Amino acid sequence: MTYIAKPKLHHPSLPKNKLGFTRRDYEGAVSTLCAGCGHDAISAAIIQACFNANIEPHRVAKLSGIGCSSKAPTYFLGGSHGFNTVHGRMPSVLTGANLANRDLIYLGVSGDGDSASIGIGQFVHSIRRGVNMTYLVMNNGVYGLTKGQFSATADRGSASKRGVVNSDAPVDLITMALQLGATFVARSFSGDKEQLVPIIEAALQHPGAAFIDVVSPCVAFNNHSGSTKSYDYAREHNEAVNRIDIIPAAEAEEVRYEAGAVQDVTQSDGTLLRLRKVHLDYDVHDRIGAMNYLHKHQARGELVTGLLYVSENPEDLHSHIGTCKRPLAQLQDADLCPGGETLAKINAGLR
Ligand SMILES: Cc1ncc(C[n+]2csc(CCOP(=O)(O)OP(=O)(O)O)c2C)c(N)n1
Ligand code: SF4
Ligand SMILES: [Mg+2]
Repeated sequence: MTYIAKPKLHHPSLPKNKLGFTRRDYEGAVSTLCAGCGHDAISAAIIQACFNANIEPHRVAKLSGIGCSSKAPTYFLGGSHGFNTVHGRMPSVLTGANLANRDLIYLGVSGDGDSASIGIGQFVHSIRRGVNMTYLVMNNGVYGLTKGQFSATADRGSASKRGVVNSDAPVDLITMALQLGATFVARSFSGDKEQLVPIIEAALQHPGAAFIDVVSPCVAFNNHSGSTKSYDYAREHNEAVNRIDIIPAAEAEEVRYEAGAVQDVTQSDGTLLRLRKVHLDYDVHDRIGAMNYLHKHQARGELVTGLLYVSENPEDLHSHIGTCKRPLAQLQDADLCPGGETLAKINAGLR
């Protein structure tokens, strides 16, 4: 229960990261989600990724909308900044916060209902603007919080718990993110921590719009046969294009190159993404190729997972509009006022 605080005492033998934090320092309140909900496994992956990446919790701003998925940030990073917005409005609030303070690490958490229905316009514009963030959708194909109605990501032909078949075409957020210019695009499955943790770690360090779609079964309303977002379906149809390891900049020189199915991708902050390729023909820098690959495998009923696209030269909204390096929120009157004389000239030029 959220009102039951977790004990603050840590066992002295718990492993610590480079900052001296234990995994417990990245946890939040006790989850109130259903036992077995995929969203809890994703929260655990976020905790592990932040621990591994040596992120200071107070440097993270976690924002969400409304839904079981959007409640999840309460259950991780208790020491971070948090904002639970109105349904579907996470992206615009995150964009504003990011513009005001570019020094924080932005993590937007949303659901398929939150992002693919009421918030679809918000999703679209935050991605096309290239906001520096990790935008993670916990995708279960239903509105879990309001008792299991089909969401816009439910596949045509998939069945609800009550046996109703969905006749609408699905919204594919991954294809949209690719088309809209996201510079890091990945898909994973809540039940595949080995794949998901490094993807989140890499996305948090990516200097641009990073989008992650995570299939996250709703055990209460979408985990039956006939559903294409159930644990069994995701396991049976998972087609992983690659596995990634992430190597911090400081350790990059120790990297040993393995022959064959390995590709290294250096991010602009110096961190190295090491792709252990399952499919040798898959190129993570080919945006159009990724779309074609996804469509081809989707037609075969396969769910492609892994790092699907990463730009070699990512840019973000701040670089597009030329803001100063210092966060706008820290600027004082004196920094903003050009001086009386210059101001008089500007005013005269506008008369
Ligand atoms: C403006 C508004 N409209 C509708 C709702 C009702 N509502 C709450 S959560 C939700 C859908 C949540 O679905 P999703 O984002 O997929 O999250 P999940 O619970 O499946 O994780 C809806 C329609 C609301 N809270 N606010
Ligand atoms: S209703 Fe579904 S999405 Fe919500 S907590 Fe339960 S299992 Fe998770
Ligand atoms: Mg949902």
